[in-house]
Amino acid sequence: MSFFSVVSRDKDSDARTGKMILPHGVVDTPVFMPVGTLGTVKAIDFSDLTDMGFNMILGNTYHLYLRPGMEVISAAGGLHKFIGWDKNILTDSGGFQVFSLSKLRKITDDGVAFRSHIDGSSHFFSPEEVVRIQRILGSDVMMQLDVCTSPGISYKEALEAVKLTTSWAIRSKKELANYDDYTGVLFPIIQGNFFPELRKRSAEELLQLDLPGIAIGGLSVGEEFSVFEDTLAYTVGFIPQNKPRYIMGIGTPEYILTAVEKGIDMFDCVFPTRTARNASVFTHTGRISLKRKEYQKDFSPIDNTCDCYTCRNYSKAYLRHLFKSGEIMASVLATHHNIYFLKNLVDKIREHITTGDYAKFKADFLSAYSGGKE
Ligand code: PRF
Ligand code: ZN
Repeated sequence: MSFFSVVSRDKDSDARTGKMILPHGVVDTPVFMPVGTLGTVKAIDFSDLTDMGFNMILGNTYHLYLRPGMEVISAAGGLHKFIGWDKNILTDSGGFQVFSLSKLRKITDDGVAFRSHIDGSSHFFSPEEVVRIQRILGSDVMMQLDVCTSPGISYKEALEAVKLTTSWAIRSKKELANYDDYTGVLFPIIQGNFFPELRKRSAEELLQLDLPGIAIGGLSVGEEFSVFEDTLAYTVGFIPQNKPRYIMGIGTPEYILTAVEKGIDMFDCVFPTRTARNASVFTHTGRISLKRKEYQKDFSPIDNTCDCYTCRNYSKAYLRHLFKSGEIMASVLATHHNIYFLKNLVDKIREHITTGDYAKFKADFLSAYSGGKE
């Protein structure tokens, strides 16, 4: 059996369903991976994720390396054992987190020096070191150290980031070849900012390495939706059908539905969990804020078409009261709903690709969804 196989293809778009065979179980794609930065998906228990049917989450090398540190995780026997999750884990490399969180970072050809956002201590990530860390974590999918750039930078800066990312991917692959006990896979990350020829160059150089899958980075970083959509479609065009394509850091229904249409198989985002803790929840008619006054005596569920635990048992009025009172259960119940909502959406996406009416499903979903208010 090959690592990844396409199971069905949509006739009207590039959407497809597939199966990915990983050390901790087979993953049906398209797949949404909840984000468990520090080894916990915030405000939801692993047993709930399992009951909902998730078998893959994301963890962050940058955070776990800084706290609790590799000595603790290594002594625990790896990340799966340490956190009590026996299904798949993809770990991000720290490339993006070093850029967004740490202070005083300095990039050289060799890697990136940075200061911890926790205590200001100095650290250095080379592509080799990041592979070694993720091997100790025991990641089912490890990501290369990359250089992610913001919209609006010069061509010259974007070119430098692409060159470094390619050279770091080559070095990561070489480092990984030293460990024949490792059963997971390494994905490189396409960069290139919003310059088509750099996206092409990055994709072609990384595909030469013939790694089992490939990620698209540097998107959904503040650009307009149409720019996201065009850059994504253009970039995916270089990737052969037999590799899973992972777009890093997207997680709203609009972005997911569009990414899948362009042929994306995997995605992750803190959005559903982070916004839930801030009282913002998905409904089939759009997102709503549970803090609104109009819900004070609204004894109906968040979404009357949702059959999650929260919607089966609690009203918007009660959830509003919990949020207003700063109760921990507010976050727990809202997170449960948002994660369930996305799981259900992605399950339906797979179903409709299989039955051949994905375009209609997407159009119908979005026409109801954009009628919502926040
Ligand atoms: N690189 C890495 N992680 C990421 C990104 C990236 O470009 C993004 C961009 N959306 C999110 N997470 N390594
Ligand atoms: Zn619900």
